Amino acid sequence: KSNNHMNVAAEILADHPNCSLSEPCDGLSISLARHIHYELCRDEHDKHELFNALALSVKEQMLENWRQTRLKDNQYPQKQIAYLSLEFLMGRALGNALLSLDMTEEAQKILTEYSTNLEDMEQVEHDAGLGNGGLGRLAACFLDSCASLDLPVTGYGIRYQYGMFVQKIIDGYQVERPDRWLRNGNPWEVRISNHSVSVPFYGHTETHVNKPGNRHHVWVNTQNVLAIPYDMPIPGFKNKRINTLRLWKAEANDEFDLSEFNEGDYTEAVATKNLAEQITMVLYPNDASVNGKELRLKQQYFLSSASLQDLLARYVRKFGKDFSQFSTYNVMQLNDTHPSIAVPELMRLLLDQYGLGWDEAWKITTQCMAYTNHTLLPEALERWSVPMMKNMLPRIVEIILEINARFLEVVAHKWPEDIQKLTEMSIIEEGGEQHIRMAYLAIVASFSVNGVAGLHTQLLKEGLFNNFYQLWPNKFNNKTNGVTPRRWLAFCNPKLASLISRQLGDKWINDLSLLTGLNAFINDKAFVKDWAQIKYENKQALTKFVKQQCGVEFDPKMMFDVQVKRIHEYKRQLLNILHVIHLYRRILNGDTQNIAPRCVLIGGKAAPGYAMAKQIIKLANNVAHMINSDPKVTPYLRMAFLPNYNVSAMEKICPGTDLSEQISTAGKEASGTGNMKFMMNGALTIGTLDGANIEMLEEVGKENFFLFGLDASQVSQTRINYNPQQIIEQSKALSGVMNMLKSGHFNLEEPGIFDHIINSIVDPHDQWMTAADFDSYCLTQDLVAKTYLDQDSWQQMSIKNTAASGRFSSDNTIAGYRDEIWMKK
Ligand code: B1N
Repeated sequence: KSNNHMNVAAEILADHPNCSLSEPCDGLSISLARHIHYELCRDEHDKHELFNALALSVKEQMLENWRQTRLKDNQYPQKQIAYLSLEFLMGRALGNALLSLDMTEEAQKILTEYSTNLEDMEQVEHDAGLGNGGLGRLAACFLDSCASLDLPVTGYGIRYQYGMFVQKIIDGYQVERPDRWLRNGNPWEVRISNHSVSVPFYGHTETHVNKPGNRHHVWVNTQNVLAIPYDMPIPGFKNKRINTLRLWKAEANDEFDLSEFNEGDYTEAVATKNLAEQITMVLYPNDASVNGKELRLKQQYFLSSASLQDLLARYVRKFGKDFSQFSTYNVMQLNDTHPSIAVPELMRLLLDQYGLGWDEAWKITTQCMAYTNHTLLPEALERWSVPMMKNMLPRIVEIILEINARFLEVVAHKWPEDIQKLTEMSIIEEGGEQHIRMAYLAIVASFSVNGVAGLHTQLLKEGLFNNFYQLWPNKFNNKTNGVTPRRWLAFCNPKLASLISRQLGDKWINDLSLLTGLNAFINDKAFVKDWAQIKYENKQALTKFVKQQCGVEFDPKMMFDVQVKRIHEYKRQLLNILHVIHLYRRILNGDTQNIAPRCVLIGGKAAPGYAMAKQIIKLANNVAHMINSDPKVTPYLRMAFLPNYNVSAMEKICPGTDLSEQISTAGKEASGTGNMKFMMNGALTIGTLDGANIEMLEEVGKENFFLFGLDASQVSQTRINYNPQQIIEQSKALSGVMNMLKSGHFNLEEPGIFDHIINSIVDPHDQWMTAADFDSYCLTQDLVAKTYLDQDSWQQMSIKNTAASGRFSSDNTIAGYRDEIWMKK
């Protein structure tokens, strides 16, 4: 409906004659009126313009505290933490900012004057999808916790113009579309042109000998790219701290190639400048696998170099060029190996730019680098080709070779005459083309190496990094992941949050261990009823969302069984689908006793080059289609594949989920973090002994967790003589499912499209061992159904899960990083 925003704004401003654009009054209402009145310049606006005005006004509320935070952090000498990450999966900012600033109600009230509401405004915001999945979202949760714990932490990342692709489902297949998240501008960011730095590429190195024995290295003839910082505010929860996420954008500098210029190729010379801007154009959509493209290495170096130059400039402004205190005041947390080229880059800057000697520079570097590993999957371990890197970053390769030479002396000292150790541990992988093992580079240079869950860290120490663990046992430590309770409970589930606050007060929002207080109410009938009612209402909202997004009709009276995460074979969406087919067969056969009616929701993106993952998406869609179109089946079973799973989708999904699927092959999922969001919101988990599931089970007790399948050591054992064909023959259920798949029941019009999937299950080399866990999974799903049919005990278990989720607050995780890594004396 038409609404003259300009008139409304004018009226509000007329009531406050002392406010003007140059002298802003305090308060959201005036600020919004001003933005509408003085910036939008027309009477009627679409929702995007109104959203922008609102977001600018909310940002304005933070500016003074943002400035104060910066001043304070500059003034008092204390350690600054830089969190270096190629990914920050922030999602939307509006609702979160209002929550942190305690302005939600105020905003709601103001928006009614403009004939709109907060919920609608929130939906207008594009997700900042600058990440793939868990690793990027972890960085975002960490920023929230750091600000809320009043820690001076800056996030450094890349301002991708295109974030994670938008997933469409067409005829059941994934189709990727560009994510133009900046299309309507980004009201949260501030461009800080005067903090730009220049990042060199290509060229060659020269060695100059000043005095005998004193060699000086120069990297010359480089092509330089400008890095421009765009800052985003990161508000702490009701504590006035506003931290910064600094995202770098690549731009061409105005050094023109003069020869081209003089030959009259003016336009050509200008056009080639576009190449520079490609560096920050797009996020690589690979999760837990590397893609090895040259442009990706450019992104990594661009981020690392720009961020370090920024940190060094800041240090020099304050302490001058005496770097002896640098590691007292700086620490850099490397989010996986993606920014690990920061190691030789810091050496380069200290050696070549500031003239330090090797030993001094190395001491500084190794005192301030800390590395987090996020995966054991061999396909995700970064190895960069030496010839490629030599061409792009010649000086960096020289430094890496020197680091390696000195490191191998340490190895030789520890294991004299053990040549094999040298080849095993060398940062340079030989054999054919040489490659740089980025994880080894990160370990050698870091004072701390951590995994992201107990099992994961143990496997790092025993397996992948065992040699390094033997050499430096004290570097290794665990920091189990967590998620922020602000976004993942207080914001996304307001009804449950207010019920919890009614019982416990609202201190739990920044001390999540207080949730154990809920255990006192599991026998309080009225409370349990309220708990169940809220879940029901959240399921109604999710039903609406699923209808909107997939056109599938869910029923909130049925169990909501959900698996949302990146599509990967190790996460075993396939196992989930096989169980759905099993239920479908039972229903068709009239075996409906003890079936708890359920709606199965699967969502997630496949890396565009990952063929098997894309087929799994197609299978999910085809199975869903068969099930939903059979009226004999739908009273018991419905299924939907949710397109374009992202942060804002999860905010609607996790409050309305009954059963969370965490069913990876044991030993493969480093931690998982979706598992924690579901648990906080009262879902029960069906899961394997993998990643952080193990710790969740420890917290809640095994009677409140649906555990199934082989554990990590059984997986390694079983692998030796794995015979899926035999397993299938011995399982009536699995052979039935396999026969139905093979019969082409789900792909009558497209014969053969699932052959690859079917073959993978019967392959004795199936790394993910889907067949091995199938029977155990189905049995446990039967127990889930039985439990669900007894709603009283289900709801009690649900309460116990939320009550036990306190340990998985990222506040807790960050307190660990703070005490045991960043501030460790
Ligand atoms: O990191 C998350 C964990 O909770 C997940 O278990 C883990 O799978 C995830 C290359 C990755 N590991 N590795 C990646 C992402 C992008 C990329 O280009 C690897 N993501 C994870 C948080 O610890």
